[in-house]
Amino acid sequence: MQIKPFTDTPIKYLEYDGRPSADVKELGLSTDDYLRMYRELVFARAVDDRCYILVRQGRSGFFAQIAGQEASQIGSALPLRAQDWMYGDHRSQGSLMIKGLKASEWFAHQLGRMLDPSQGRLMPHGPGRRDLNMPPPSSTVGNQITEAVGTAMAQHIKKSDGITICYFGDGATSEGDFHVGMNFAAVYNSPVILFCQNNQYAISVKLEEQTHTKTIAEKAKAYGMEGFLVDGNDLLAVYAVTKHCADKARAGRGPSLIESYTYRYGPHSSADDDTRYRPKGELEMWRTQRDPIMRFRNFLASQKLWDEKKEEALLVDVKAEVAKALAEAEASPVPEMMTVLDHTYAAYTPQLEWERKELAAELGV
Ligand SMILES: Cc1ncc(C[n+]2csc(CCOP(=O)(O)OP(=O)(O)O)c2C)c(N)n1
Repeated sequence: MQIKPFTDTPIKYLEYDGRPSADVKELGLSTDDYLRMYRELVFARAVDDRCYILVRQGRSGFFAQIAGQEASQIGSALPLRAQDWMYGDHRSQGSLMIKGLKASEWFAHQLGRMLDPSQGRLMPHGPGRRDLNMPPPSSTVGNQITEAVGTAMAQHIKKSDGITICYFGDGATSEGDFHVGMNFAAVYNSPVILFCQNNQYAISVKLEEQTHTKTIAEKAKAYGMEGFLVDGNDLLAVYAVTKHCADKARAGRGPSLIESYTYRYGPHSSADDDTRYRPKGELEMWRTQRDPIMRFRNFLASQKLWDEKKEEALLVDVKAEVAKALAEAEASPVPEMMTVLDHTYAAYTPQLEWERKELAAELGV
């Protein structure tokens, strides 16, 4: 299929029931690739479910679920390479784990342990890993967009073969940073993929209250950039469109905006009550008729690559891996209280020294 920008309907490779609606062979994915992709979807949801339980048990303070958006996150991260940069937002842990963040590190981040690459110092939206070219996701909505575009501008100037992907939600498109980032990305022909996970809500604000354009993808036109609308619950479509944009950026043909049309199952975060703003039946419809994991599983079954026995074995395997990762995180110590100000800057400033003394006096150490 020729991947085209500015389509009226989302690009898809699979029907909702998993039957191929386009030639999937052209993606060049092997059986092993398909099986790995499916495992990643199932694993991401298992980690998500476990984190939600940790919050309910009072062991973790805050969590933003990715359930429902796994295909968007896994499909968009798989075409990237080690030298590429990834800027996540507060809901992109599925992509961070594909880039190389370990599940044990993610759990440690949720629990504020030393195994967390940010050592318990950030709101649990995600840690960074310098060695993976992955800055810590920002809590400030849209903030990462200008940073990501700046990184891609540097990649262009330095003639690096790396590209940058930046994740954000539909709500972030109302921030000034989005518009500044889009403009600079296009003007400087930056190798960046601006990946909008349109899950149709920014907390309680519905998409139609957020923007009056029919799609988010079409906003790219105003900046002289291509915008792609993709079915974000179709793993193969998200993979194909992101790969297309990654290849384009690597070939020096500039940035792209991708709108991945999806739906979040959980509340905005563990501090939200989504029953107050979702219409009755909407969530159930997405869960039962458009689930990205079920869709890909049905695709595998249609290709005679999956059955009940394989599913059972996979679930046992994933459960064990999640339990092991969580156990590793829990075995890691909590950070020493007196280190709380470390790493605010490369070195202690006079102000930080003063705060440190105050803290020591407070703690009596
Ligand atoms: C600048 C700024 N404004 C408001 C907030 C509070 N806030 C956190 S997430 C969020 C909604 C973001 O919605 P969206 O961008 O669609 O992403 P989603 O949460 O749906 O993944 C808001 C308003 C914030 N963190 N930063």
